[in-house]
Amino acid sequence: MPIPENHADAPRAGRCAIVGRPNVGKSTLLNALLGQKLVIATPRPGTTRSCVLGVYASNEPPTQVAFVDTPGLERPKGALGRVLIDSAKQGLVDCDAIVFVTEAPNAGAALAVHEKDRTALQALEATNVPVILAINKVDRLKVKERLFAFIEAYQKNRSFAAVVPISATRGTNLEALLGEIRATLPEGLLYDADFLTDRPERFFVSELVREAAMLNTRQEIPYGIACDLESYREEGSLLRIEGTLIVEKASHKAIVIGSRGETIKKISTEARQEIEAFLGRKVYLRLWVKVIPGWTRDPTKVRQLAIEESGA
Ligand SMILES: Nc1nc2c(ncn2[C@@H]2O[C@H](COP(=O)(O)OP(=O)(O)OP(=O)(O)O)[C@@H](O)[C@H]2O)c(=O)[nH]1
Ligand SMILES: [Mg+2]
Repeated sequence: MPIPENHADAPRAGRCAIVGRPNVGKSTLLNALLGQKLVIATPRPGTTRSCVLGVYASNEPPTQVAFVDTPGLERPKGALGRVLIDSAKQGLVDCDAIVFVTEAPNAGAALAVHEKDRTALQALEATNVPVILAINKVDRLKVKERLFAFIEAYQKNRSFAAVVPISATRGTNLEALLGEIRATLPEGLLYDADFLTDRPERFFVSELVREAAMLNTRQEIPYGIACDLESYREEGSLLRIEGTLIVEKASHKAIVIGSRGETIKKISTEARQEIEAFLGRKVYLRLWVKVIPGWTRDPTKVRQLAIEESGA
């Protein structure tokens, strides 16, 4: 009689979407789980614009999780908002598990389901895959007991396969979260050992430029920025990149450029350093700024600039 396999240690693999309202730390969580910066994350809501795959792999026990980072789920505003929601919902297709990310309540905030989470959770009603609730940013929580009432409020709203308080920035409880995700996945392995992502290098380079631009501008400007890479050439050991930052209004262009070009210079330097760290090679980066009036309200332009950005 064959010795039964130890199922606790059996290889498991599958696809797991990371969803939630904007700015709760979904992209930061993906990077923390992968142990490397793959996707961009900023303090501005609406940072992620399209789904990005990042494959986590471990040998102890053998596990492969193809995580899908998604744009924040929010009631759509304008053409860009609608595209973000459609794109986030695409990320849910064919997944074996969903990690629904929310953030721990700030001091003084109600210990109830956040209004935007209510809307975001509704988007999951049609799926029948296990949903794990990850309560992020617990490092900000001064009184840990507040978490119990908060969790209870969420559990009254719907049932979760597990609830895990985490801190993506500090790496708190990520092993526990991975354990809960693993438990929901089918047995077997699916991916080549070195498979990390479904996106070409150029996509990530374009995203790093957009991240630097978002981090160096304020108010409504970051939401209306897109990046288009026009040239991407090897020159010996150097990679020469030329691209355009696209904004919605002439006044935004002036802000992105800054007085005597200081802001665009800072954006270029920061983006170049990030790209060099990502690619592990020397980069020359030249950026221009262009106005396409009201592009976030034009569905065709939104498709071109927010979804197919980087022209990969
Ligand atoms: N204190 C604290 N901040 C965090 C944590 N995780 C993420 N953040 C911050 O939260 C902000 C938003 O992070 P993102 O990862 O861009 O959030 P997101 O959910 O991907 O946002 P969208 O792409 O806009 O939907 C950033 O400023 C992060 O540094 C955490 O565990 N603790
Ligand atoms: Mg994100």
